[in-house]
Amino acid sequence: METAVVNFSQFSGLADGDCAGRIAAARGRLGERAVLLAHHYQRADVYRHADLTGDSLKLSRLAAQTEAEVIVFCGVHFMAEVADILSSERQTVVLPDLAAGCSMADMASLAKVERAWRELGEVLDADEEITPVTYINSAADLKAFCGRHGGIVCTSSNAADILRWGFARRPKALFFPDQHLGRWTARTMGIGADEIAVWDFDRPLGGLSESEIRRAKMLLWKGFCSVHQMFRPEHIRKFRGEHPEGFVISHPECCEEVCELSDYVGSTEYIIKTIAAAPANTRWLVGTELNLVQRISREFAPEGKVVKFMSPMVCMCSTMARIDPQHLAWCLESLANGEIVNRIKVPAEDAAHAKTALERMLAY
Ligand code: CIZ
Ligand code: SF4
Repeated sequence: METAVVNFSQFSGLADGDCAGRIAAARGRLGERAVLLAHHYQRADVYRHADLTGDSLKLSRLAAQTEAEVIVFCGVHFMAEVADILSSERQTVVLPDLAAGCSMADMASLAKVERAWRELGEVLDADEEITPVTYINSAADLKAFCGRHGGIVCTSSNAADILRWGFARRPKALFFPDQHLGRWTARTMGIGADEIAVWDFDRPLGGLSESEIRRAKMLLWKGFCSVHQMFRPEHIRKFRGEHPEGFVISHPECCEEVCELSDYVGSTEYIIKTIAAAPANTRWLVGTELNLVQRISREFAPEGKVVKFMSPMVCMCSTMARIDPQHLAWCLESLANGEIVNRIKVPAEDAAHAKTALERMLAY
């Protein structure tokens, strides 16, 4: 392959429509050497180019199975890391824009989790009594932390099963970074409010007393997704007033009150499957990212299903949206020219331990 450096600045001014042709042409040149994965939250003009789509669990499984030399991941940083960890040595993972992160994942860092573990270790025997459980929305070094400390990874599709795995081994769980997914899952498992404590990572001992720590079965990291906090109980009440026959479905990253008021709560895959399986002519209010809601709204309109976004505000995941047609066109043309740009490579030691925690999840 000839090598020619293509600078992104040559792409930044391209119109979205012009990118589509260049993306298709570069994909044609790459053929089966590249596979394009897109998360449900990706914008329509990126999503339409994907070979494989799904939530992060499904995409991580697919990444492990694909044979392609290059995995182009249209999603956010932690997802590309998972693809790198689960794919083979000869495969390369690229993220079209390295600034595509996850603000929730950034709320937990290895330094803060290690400090929490140390502080918990002053009150109890952390490695005997606590299973660290990280939501897949977290950096690879936190997954590696879980791998090293008998812990595991979960997604919004399997959080309850994974917590059951943890509680079968140790009496407590430290769940990071999303307090809302952790709290909702604990509640559905019958864990009482008095057994749930929030670990405020900016305060000594998480802002808890020793007796609160001893009593807690679930210790919830004080992180959240700002996109899903835009959905409020009043949006559901208004919808119920106007459409008493309608259904409400929310993502477990929403606050507890929103989940409580919803008819159904689950991951993006669950949301899509539930609405797909519903009778024709039903009406839905959906509390998750806008691109996904707009896509299913279009997809299910021919069946007479009315699918509406829960918030009156336009709230997209701005970091997901960094993967735009310009970056995708640049990345694919560079690859077609033999130049790998924006490679995501997790350092070997972290990758090995993170893989342990991911494989515990995938095996369960
Ligand atoms: O796990 C994922 O892909 C995320 C971030 C959301 C969901 O529920 O699918
Ligand atoms: Fe992260 Fe929230 Fe965006 Fe999901 S929607 S990637 S949790 S910031």
